[in-house]
Amino acid sequence: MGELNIENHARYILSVEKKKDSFESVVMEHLRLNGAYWGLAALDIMGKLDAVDQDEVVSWIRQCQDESGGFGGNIGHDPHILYTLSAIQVLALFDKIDVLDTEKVSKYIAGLQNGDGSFSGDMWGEVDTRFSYIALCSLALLHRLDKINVEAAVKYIVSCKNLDGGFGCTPGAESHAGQIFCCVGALAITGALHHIDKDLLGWWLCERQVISGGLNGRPEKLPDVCYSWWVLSSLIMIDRVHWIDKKKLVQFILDCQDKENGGISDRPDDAVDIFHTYFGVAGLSLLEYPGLKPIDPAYALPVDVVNRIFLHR
Ligand code: GRG
Repeated sequence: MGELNIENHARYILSVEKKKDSFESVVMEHLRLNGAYWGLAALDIMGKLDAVDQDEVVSWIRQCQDESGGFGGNIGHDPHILYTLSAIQVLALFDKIDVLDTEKVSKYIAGLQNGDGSFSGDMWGEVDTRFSYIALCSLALLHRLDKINVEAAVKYIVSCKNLDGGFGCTPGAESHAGQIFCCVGALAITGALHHIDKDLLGWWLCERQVISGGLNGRPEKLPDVCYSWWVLSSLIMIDRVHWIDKKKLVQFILDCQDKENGGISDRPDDAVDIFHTYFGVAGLSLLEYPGLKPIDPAYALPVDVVNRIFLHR
């Protein structure tokens, strides 16, 4: 079995940031804060966060904040709940959440809750269980869950549960592993996992493993490294991770590495990118791959960071 090439992956992540004119940097311009979370969280899990200029990142993040309290994907961009979570997560990695005006940020997030308990992503109103997870995760990290109606938020998520045990983006929408992570994560954060039929959902999730060892996001689809996060974290939260072949999944992720130049791709021999590099490394961390920091399956942050926020207040 090949090994995880930590040195090359760290070099690749740092290089994406430096090559501002590269294809990857240009297409990520509008979601740079999200990309910062993927890259920096991957570096932290690999024990390489020291290679980054913390002050420079924190100062840039502060400039991404809009008057409303929410954050945009880059300086001067419109705020969205997704980038607001990324900002909180990156600051958490650096132990810098205290630079935030917590009241203002939580007010922005709470303002996106709708009457039925769901959340919109921004002022334009799109509703999705991704935004429910993001709101609950963000407010929990800020110790401000009291700002919203948690009971209604949970009720809305439960209304998105399907007969196959999975969850979709809105009531009646098809089960998808990404949305399942969001709903299971949100229910874990709010202590409401009892709403899940763990055997039924566990069965659907473990069926996502295909012959190559990789996981797909729904039936009949191709495997993709990112589902090593969405599926695996969900299986761990419902105590059913032993239902998949972990060794084969480790091998699939390692096979997706660019061994020479660093980075991880969606499938073997495809082009690498920062998103799949993060979810590959995070998946290996969930699989207890040696040399990696453990990651929390609900908060998607290293366990030591989560403990710092909740245990050492
Ligand atoms: C903090 C980890 C973290 C997440 C924040 C944004 C978010 C919350 C969650 C996104 C969950 C999600 C919907 C993930 C799926 C992403 C993905 C690869 C979608 C591709 O969908 P299709 O239909 O692909 O193009 P398939 O694999 O079904 O063919």
